[in-house]
Amino acid sequence: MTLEYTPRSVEIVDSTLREGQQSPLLHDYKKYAFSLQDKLEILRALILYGVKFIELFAPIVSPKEAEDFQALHALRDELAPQHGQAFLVAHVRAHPADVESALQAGFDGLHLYMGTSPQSQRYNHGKDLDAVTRQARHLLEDLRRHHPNVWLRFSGEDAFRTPMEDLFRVYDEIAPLVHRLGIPDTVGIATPNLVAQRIAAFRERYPETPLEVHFHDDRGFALPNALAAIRGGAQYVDTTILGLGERSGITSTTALLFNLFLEEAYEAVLGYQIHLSYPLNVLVADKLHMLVPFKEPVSLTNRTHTAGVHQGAVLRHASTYEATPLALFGVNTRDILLGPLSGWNLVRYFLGEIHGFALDRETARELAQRFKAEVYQRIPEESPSKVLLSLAHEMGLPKQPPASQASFQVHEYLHPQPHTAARVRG
Ligand code: HCA
Ligand code: CU
Repeated sequence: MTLEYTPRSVEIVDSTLREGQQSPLLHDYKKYAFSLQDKLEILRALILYGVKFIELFAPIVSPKEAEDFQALHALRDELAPQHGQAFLVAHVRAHPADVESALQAGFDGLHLYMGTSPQSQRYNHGKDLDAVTRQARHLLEDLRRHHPNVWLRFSGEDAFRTPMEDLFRVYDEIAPLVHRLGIPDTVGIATPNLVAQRIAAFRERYPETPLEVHFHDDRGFALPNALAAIRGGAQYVDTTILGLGERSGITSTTALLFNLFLEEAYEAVLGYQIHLSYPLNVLVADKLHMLVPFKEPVSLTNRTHTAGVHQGAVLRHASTYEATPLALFGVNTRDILLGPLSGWNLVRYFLGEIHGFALDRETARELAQRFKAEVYQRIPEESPSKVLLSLAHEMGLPKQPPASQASFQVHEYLHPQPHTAARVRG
């Protein structure tokens, strides 16, 4: 095939603008739908991040998607000279009308899909496996002949509930016609062990055809399954920012790259601007009027320490409760929550380092006791930091020049500010 691009060892296929838009969070249409402006910002961020394959809806899905595609396409072209080519691929049913709409619009690739599981055959399209194979083959042969410069991928939807012999029956006919074979876990039932077994079987049967995987998170395995698939030799992984997608979503883009890095698969993250991971999460969360979800690995939550014991230890040495190099992924602010759980270490740090008071350990201990005793009565009228500062003034603590530049942001417990785990809906 004539497409000029040498894929990297792991290619993220980001589907934030397709699968991501199927998230129940976007269901409340007027409130959460991505506007064209949102889509343009997300596309730009993905391209700067280093993503080369970006999946969008087929234009046939709605007039808005069709119209927005033209602007997205123009932006992609504008960014290409500086950031290299990124491919816009359409998610299409293996159906002539879908395919035609995507070709007309000018997509660089087609992600065809059609259900292969018994459930899909019976309740989705009502076709048996031979009919599925015939329909997909016919379309793909035609595409190969008339559009040799379009990326082609075929997925048997619900592949993990499709018996292997059924998948082979379909894929044996399809594999010679596509650039990669997709194996989606549409309903999120796969486990890392099953993934390892199946990827090994596919690698053996189709050694020449790269594999693309897609894991839903119904069991919480979207991330471990993606890692298992990559370990087994899958090269393309469908992901979305924040893991947005149908139901509980799919593998999170930044969480996947973060974990590949932690597994020392450095060649896999080469070519991605990993320091943009956290800003990318914030960007998309912001579009949904929420904060980066607290379960997202690349989040400020993972740099936020609340218990006094934790805070004390982190102030002495961050490694006590910070085991990963999140700063490389753009999380470079450490939050320490000042609140009723805070101990004397934080009190001393907050007053001494940040506010320039002179206080020794004994005074800090005494202040911490008074703070804990009073703070519950004085919030929410007064914030915890205000309570502590007024106690310091009451005790007549002298000021001193700050010993070091404060590098911590003190966020206030019970007074959530942007970036704490609370969710703010617009
Ligand atoms: C869908 C189904 C899909 C397709 C994945 C693929 C899935 O939402 O239409 O094309 O590989 O999970 O099976 O997202
Ligand atoms: Cu999906």
